[in-house]
Amino acid sequence: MREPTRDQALRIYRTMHLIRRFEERVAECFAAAEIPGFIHLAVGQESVPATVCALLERDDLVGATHRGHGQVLAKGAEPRRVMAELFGRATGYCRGKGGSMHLCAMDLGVLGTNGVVGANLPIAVGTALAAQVRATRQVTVGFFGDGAANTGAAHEALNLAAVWDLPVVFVCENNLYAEFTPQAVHTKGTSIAARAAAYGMRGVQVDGNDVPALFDAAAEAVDAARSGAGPTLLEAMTYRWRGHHEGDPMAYRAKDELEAWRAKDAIPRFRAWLVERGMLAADEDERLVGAVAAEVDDATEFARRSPWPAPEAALEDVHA
Ligand SMILES: Cc1ncc(C[n+]2csc(CCOP(=O)(O)OP(=O)(O)O)c2C)c(N)n1
Ligand SMILES: [Mg+2]
Repeated sequence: MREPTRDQALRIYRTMHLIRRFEERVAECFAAAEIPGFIHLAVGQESVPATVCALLERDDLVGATHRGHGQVLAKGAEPRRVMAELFGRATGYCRGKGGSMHLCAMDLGVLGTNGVVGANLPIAVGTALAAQVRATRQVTVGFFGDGAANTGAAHEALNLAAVWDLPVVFVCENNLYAEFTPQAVHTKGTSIAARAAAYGMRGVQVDGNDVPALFDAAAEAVDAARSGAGPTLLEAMTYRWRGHHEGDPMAYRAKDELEAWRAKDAIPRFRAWLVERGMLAADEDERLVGAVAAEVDDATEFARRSPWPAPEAALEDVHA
């Protein structure tokens, strides 16, 4: 079993806190009508992108989803510029024109969040093919959901990646719902990872809220991709605490189900692991949580005081 080093472990733990705090703040700002459009939050699922992206290099690539703020932050995006993008401000990663679901940061290898479910996976296969052809040793991670697993685009992407042994890791954040439909209603089997056998690639299902277990599985998948051994389908079981989108009354799920998953929260679980190994003292924990809170406050204030894009800018960055 491969364990994270102290540096990696603390980075994962900090990123989990950052995503949680960031997403909770986005919920507040959305409710206050400071953020326009549709917002899908990943509170409860932080461990997955935090752990997987801790294994990536800066020039590796990530194809994110509609629930992708955490995936983008985990790849190293600045909270200020992510928040400003959500606010639609000129200082955002896409100068305020992308918003929550078209958020890319090409200098960090963030290929974009994507409002079209499953559509980021063929894009991830494309960058993986480019890396293979250019022999750059870059790895691409394509995040997707249990619902996206049933799209044609996902099937095409997984099949082609396997056939060509592409350096890609498909990470399914299985939160047990696609919009308002539980997995048991939209999928007959209980394992998406099991489909890997049919594609001829490695498949692993893991408790996504168990950071060390996920780290071990993801490390093997990233190493395999980087060394030319082809793709892996990694299914991380997790749960979203908030609605499908902000404003969703969540009438379709039982309250005790949510409570059961809150009890499996990855953050205190991983904190206990860190403390047990002497990697995190109580005062360090307090400092880290405080620094993350200050960073999110700063990002919010930055977004609020940033200018709107100029009307003329609508015609910039447009490809003809
Ligand atoms: C191609 C396509 N079909 C349908 C939708 C509407 N839609 C948005 S999110 C979603 C559910 C996606 O579920 P999942 O992949 O499990 O991701 P999660 O929302 O759980 O993170 C659907 C059906 C869409 N955006 N794109
Ligand atoms: Mg889902």
